Amino acid sequence: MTMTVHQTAPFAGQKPGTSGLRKKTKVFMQEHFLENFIQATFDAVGGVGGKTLVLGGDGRFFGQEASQTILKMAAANGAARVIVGRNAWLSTPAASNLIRVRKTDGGIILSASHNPGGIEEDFGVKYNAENGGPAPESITSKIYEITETISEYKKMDVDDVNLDELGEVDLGGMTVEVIDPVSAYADMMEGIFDFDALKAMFANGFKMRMDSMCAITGPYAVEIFENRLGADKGTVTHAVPLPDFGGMHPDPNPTWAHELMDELMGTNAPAFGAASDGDGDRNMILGAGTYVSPSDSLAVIAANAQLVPAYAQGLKGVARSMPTSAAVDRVAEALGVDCFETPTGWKFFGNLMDAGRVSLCGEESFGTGSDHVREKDGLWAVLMWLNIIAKRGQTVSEILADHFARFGRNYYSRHDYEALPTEQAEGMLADLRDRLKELPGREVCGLIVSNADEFSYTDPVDGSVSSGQGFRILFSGGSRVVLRLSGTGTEGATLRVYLERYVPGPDGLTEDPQEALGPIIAATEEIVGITATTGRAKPDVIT
Ligand code: VG1
Ligand code: CO
Repeated sequence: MTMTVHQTAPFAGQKPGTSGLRKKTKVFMQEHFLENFIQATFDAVGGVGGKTLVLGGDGRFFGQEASQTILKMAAANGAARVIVGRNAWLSTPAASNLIRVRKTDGGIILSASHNPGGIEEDFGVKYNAENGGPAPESITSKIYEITETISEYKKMDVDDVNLDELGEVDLGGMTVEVIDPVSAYADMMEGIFDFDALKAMFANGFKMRMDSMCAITGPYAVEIFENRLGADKGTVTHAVPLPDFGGMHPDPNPTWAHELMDELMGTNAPAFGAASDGDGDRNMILGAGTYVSPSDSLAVIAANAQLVPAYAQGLKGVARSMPTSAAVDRVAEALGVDCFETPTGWKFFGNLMDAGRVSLCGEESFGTGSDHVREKDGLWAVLMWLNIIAKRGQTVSEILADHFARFGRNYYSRHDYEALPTEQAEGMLADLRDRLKELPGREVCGLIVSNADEFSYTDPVDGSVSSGQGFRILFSGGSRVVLRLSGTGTEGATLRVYLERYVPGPDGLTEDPQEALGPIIAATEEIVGITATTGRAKPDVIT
């Protein structure tokens, strides 16, 4: 068995974005591309000699091949052991859990999350640190620097490992341990939730639909809901992970999870519906005839967490990303716990959880999670809702109505303009930056601008500063719009526009957030000129 040092030119400037490195699959498939990035990652963490890593992904196209490459590179770089899910499968939260319970030095997750998969679609690589969470900016910047100059990488010249069979094999002195991707995760869920109450609820005829969108949560959801909790067989649909997600766009929102939406909004809808994304860290929650916006979901979970065994002692604190609505802030205030506002992306929650300052975190982008792992966790969020429903004995729409009556309602929507010419999108925001100072005090479409700034975050635990994290325009009365460019796209620039309006108490207002947000949408066009600049009459995706 020999190890080769491959001479290579750098694919310079590979900078992990909001959640790892994402590119078109064909970019990753170029000779030496994946290898350069993996070697840069190994070097950025001080080498992997003697270390143990976790490896797995969401089952998308190129995941198996990439896993074989990474195993051979880990062996050549002197790693002691790699724990890999069968078929190279691991959901993102399951990988985070394994890194923690097996006390490994870190892990590599192969996924482009909610982006479509296939040879013409997207692939991604994410490095997680020993706390189980996404690598912090200090590591991702180092990876980036190394990709600028890398000139060689190490790889074993050996046959592929059989990843279909559980057990341990030797690969050039390194142990490859192939494990069942589901069991440790399902066991963890049993330790968090009241499985007896949930079993009783299903035994009493409770019906739900889980749409795994041909992505990674299928096997996990079948094991947890159907096998362990006794939900009807067939409760989980699109339950087999496929390399191209069966042509689906595995993004759990009303646009892409339209089959689930149709079922839950139709006649004979089950009481509860949920979907998750490619790598299993996102979730969408529905009740019969009811859509729960992710920001409201976070607030409801915070307000009811004590009904769930693992959180019976109360929450240490909560955190949300800046563009997420302030609905959870009101709950935190009522509970008397801290509420932190972080930049977009789960990596910013890790320090707060490690320091014991928060138990619960969430993002408007269908991400919710807690300190049980260091990633957002789609099935965990589904189980939180189920546990809350079981304990309260109410429907999703009753729980929401009670919540709004008690805390008021933050109408919320995100408008995405995808694949804009990068220069145009960046130019539009640069122009906004130049005009920010002039905005306060101006009246626009009947709204008064009370403040406008660009969000910069100082980590309360380690003092690190992340600037340029999105533009905020606040209007008097508690409405606001936030604008930022996506850090996960693979084509041009995606502009995200986050709209929010607070209404205290039951309001008699429309149920339609787009209508409630109408004045803010109009004011945003007046101030930023999105349609005027891009020529796009409307957003590509509204959530
Ligand atoms: C998006 C979301 C962000 C999320 C990130 C990763 O990032 O807005 O909230 O953390 O995706 O989620 P961006 O930069 O495109 O807005 V996942 O499920 O793709 O790991
Ligand atoms: Co994801």
